[in-house]
Amino acid sequence: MLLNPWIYDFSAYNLWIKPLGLYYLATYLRKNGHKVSLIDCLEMDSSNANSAKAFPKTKMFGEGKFYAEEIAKPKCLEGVPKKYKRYGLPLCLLEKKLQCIEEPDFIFITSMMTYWYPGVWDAIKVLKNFFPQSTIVLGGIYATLCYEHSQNSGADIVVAGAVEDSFRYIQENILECPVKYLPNKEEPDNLPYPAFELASRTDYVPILAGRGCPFRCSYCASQILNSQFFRRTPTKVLDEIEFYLEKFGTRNFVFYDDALLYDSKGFFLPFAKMVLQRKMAINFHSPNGLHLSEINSDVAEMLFAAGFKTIRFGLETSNPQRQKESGGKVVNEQFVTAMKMLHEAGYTQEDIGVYILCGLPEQGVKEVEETIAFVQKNRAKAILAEFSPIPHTRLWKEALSHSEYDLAKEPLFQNNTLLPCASTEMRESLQRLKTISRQTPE
Ligand code: B12
Repeated sequence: MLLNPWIYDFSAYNLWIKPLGLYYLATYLRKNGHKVSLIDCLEMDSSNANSAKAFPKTKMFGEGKFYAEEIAKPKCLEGVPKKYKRYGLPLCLLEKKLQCIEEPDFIFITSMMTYWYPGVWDAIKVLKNFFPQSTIVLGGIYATLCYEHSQNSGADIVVAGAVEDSFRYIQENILECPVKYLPNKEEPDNLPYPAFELASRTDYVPILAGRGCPFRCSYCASQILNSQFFRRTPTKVLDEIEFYLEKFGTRNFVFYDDALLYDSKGFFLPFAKMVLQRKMAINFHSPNGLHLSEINSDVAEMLFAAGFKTIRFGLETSNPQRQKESGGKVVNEQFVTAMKMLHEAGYTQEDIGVYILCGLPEQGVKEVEETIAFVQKNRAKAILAEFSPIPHTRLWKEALSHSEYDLAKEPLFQNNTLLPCASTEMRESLQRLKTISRQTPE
């Protein structure tokens, strides 16, 4: 059995969340002859909706609010004046689902944000209670970035890193079976499709056109999670999309890539051209941010024409020195040109979301204010992203020395809601900055 646990946090929004890594793992296990079932605690399907609980409705493209219940705050977060919640299936519904399953030999559980670990730990407790004989294997982003911490999760085995890299070990040493099929990340075109037939809802489906990122930004964990950058060929990605369109009628596709537009001649432009040639009436979303430096008039036009409805970009700051020091992925001139081209292509101010990092070590309130003004002046929507310090990144050491919290010992303090590395002035200004960022000055 495979399980995507709950999110425990002060806030969470379903911006097309799906446990893509778990669906890949499901396919690899099946290709090796194992019988697999999957429970996604963040999936609100119609069978759940029939229960007494009223689930929030999803929005036009499948995104929306999670069902949530207030829960007790972990001790170290007691001072935070916000409600702490469990997002996803109510406990009773998870238990109902577990009752329908025969005790599995193995349970594989995934994890995402480092500071969401209490949801992982609690899910493991529930599973241990239900299926005391099953061996529980934990993997995913939290398990990779906080490997030592995750040893205390209650799982029997923790496996860090991409499952493609550990699959031989899993198959031979954990499942104790000979390998019939071995996934290879370095040949991404040969990877099988994730097993979305196990999902109850396929109104949106996440897509990975590549793994990793060629940039090395100081605040980002991409290079730790995927040390090399691999890209699939455009036809193969489109074939996958067409497969879901035909099989499930899926119309919303969400790119989880860290560098979708990188080398646009090599991937994005031929991909978008084929979308148009195949006359596919589908929507694309890129909530994870695109590279501004890759926007030229061709890319802007093709984004619009191919149906990219939700486009988000990572500017992070308009401060030239910080842009350079953090990795040099964009300069202000590129931003100005990119916005002009996106508008010419047909996008409106409301369509173009630009992420701004806030609460970086030693970042002043003025820098954030100036960045918001710069974004709005260029007719885009400013979206504040509170900085979450991530272990093993280039910025980590600086984050540790600029935080009053013991970030290394307790991943809960890495929560972006705490603004753990920000000055008091920044914390006090956050609400005002958020208000300014939502205004659309003419
Ligand atoms: C796509 C994405 C999102 C999406 C949703 C993702 C989802 N899964 O639903 C969106 C856009 C919503 C999002 C939002 C945010 N994100 Co985000 N996101 C990502 C991203 C780019 C990819 C994650 C992904 O799905 N990858 C694809 C799948 C295939 O990979 P995977 O799940 O890791 O699985 C692989 C391995 O982990 C492993 N594996 C997985 N499960 C298991 C299980 C077992 C048993 C085993 C053995 C192995 C294994 O094998 C898999 C295949 O190789 C990562 C960065 C990255 N490159 O990973 C950041 C990342 C996870 N996000 C991050 C952050 C900070 C955020 C935000 C807080 C940003 C902000 N400040 O607003 C928000 C908050 C989210 C919320 N809703 O509240 C950080 C994490 C920080 C942390 N402390 O943990 C990351 C690492 C990016 C970064 N900055 O470096 N995100």
